[in-house]
Amino acid sequence: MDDAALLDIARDVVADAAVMLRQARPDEIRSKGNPKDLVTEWDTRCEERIRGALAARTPALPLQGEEAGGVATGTRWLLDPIDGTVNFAHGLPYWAISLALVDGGVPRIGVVAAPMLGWTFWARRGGGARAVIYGDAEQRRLEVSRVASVGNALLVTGFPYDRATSRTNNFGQWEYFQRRAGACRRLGTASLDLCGVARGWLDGYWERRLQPWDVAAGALIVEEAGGRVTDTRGGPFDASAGELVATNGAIHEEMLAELVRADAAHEARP
Ligand code: LIP
Repeated sequence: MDDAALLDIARDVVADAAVMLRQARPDEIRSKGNPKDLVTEWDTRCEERIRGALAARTPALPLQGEEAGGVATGTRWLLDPIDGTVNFAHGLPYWAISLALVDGGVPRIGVVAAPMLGWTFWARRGGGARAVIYGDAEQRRLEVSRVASVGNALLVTGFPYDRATSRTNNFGQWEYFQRRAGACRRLGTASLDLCGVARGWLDGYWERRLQPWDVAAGALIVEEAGGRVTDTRGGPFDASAGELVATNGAIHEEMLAELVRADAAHEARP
């Protein structure tokens, strides 16, 4: 089966799960150990539904999911059934289903859907990125923004669940970019933040200490929309590495240099 056919399957199974989640109201909200890291019964139900559908339609491809785990290397589907569970649990509609097909840490296909917002983004390596945004008459090809400096950029980032106790909590970079960038946001869903860069709503995104299922699909969508995605030192993006910088390309080198300055400023503190 070629990647165009696999993308169609990925879009189908995500659309089906989105219909289910649009009706969902979280009743059982539990923490996964860290009280800030939440899970609901719908995370599990959504993963089971997509896992079942993909097992039937692409039996040769294993799946690694946030909730039930699975094969963690090689070519596989990578699923976050609800990215942005904290938003979901509070009824804030900025959350998404994120599904990628990856070879190791390199994404080949990505689909991100925000059921309550009516947004779906998708890409196939070499095939461009597209989206249906609620209110649009038809699907559109995605293109990143043309903002050319960090000083004029709208940036977005996120923080790890152990931010209260960890030194690598992103607070230093956050404070630095709040001063340096045009504006800086924390929206709570990595996959949608990446799609915002691909759509040109946001100009750059960085985050550390993520999971591969948070970022694989969105990173490909940014690249296929003409943006650039690397690790925080400018090396190749690897979904398994848990850190990334994704921009419109025009501000990428400046973002990397600013991250070094932000870290130096943070380290210099007592
Ligand atoms: C979340 C991300 C968010 C990040 C959190 C977490 P989850 O995913 O999308 O942007 O800052 O640390 O990883 O856990 O809600 O699926």
